[in-house]
Amino acid sequence: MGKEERENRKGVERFSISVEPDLVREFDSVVERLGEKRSKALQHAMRLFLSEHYWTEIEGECTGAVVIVYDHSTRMVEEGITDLQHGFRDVINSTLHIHVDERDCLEIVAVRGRIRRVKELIEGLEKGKGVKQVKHTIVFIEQKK
Ligand code: NI
Repeated sequence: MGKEERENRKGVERFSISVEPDLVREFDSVVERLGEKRSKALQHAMRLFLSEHYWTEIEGECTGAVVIVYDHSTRMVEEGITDLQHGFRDVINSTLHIHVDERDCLEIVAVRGRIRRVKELIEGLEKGKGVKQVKHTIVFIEQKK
């Protein structure tokens, strides 16, 4: 049995990609420090990519968390974020507010509901003045049949 045949049996697919040398070096050094294998780290990166982008293409329901970092001393930023969240009561489960330092606040927004609505909420937050960072993790997706 050839090498390729063995891999196909395990359900593995091989492919080659073109990457900037600097990025490869940086990636490999972190992978090595973590004691991981390159393939495993790439699979991890691909799953992260999917959790970040793929879910927005699906019609259905999702569950996850949105993390926002904003400067509360920026005029009206807090009001804007609160107003926005009031408009998305259908997908917001709860919000946890942390006062990071004199200026910055961090909010963790638990979301559950229609994918389209969660996407709208994230886009709205990203547009907010004084908002420094918006990140999301969508962990569960129920596709509409
Ligand atoms: Ni605060």
